[in-house]
Amino acid sequence: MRCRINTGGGIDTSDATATEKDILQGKTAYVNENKITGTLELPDIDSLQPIIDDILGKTGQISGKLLNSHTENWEELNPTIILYNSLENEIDRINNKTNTYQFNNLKSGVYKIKVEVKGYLNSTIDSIIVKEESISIIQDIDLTGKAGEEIEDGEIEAGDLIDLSSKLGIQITEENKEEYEMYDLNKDGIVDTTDRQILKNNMNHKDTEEEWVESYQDASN
Ligand SMILES: [Ca+2]
Ligand SMILES: [Ca+2]
Repeated sequence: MRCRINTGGGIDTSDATATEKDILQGKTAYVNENKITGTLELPDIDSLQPIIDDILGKTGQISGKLLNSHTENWEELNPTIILYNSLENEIDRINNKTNTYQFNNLKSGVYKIKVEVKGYLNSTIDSIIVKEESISIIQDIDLTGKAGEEIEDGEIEAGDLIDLSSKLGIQITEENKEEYEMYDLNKDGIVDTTDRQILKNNMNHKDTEEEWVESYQDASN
């Protein structure tokens, strides 16, 4: 509808439809010859960001690397990296026979990862913050001091040493691998005194849980 010009020079505002609720809080307008002050509040943009990211399909990533001075045979070490959300629910796992790992298409939020290798203590990194279009880089996880966890109780101790010592001389084959690969800590195909010495050096070491050391990379690089 068009506005009519009044003879007084003003504009007839009687057909305006805006009310206080339609106008931003603190802003004013003239409606039906009355000045009104808006009451409409917009939500804080930060609180909307996760919803916007979700709609746009924006996600982040987690990436990291494992180290082990006893062996570079990652095919045989066969690490499993488990990803948990902030509710401690497992949401993904990687088992890719290399010393690098990457989780993709993650919604913004807080995550935790756990690294598991047979015959090794577990390593957990928590409080990992994932942001959209960023890669959250995990500090390197060194498995060197974690070799020798034969009986899984979170600590390398006498029981592990006795267990490994009773397996000395066993050659790892495709047939017996499932049963004995955990004792061949350096993955050279035989359980021998070298593996025993590695375990001894790690005596009294325990499963570790560390905070993430914040580090991001741009996902487009
Ligand atoms: Ca143990
Ligand atoms: Ca060995």
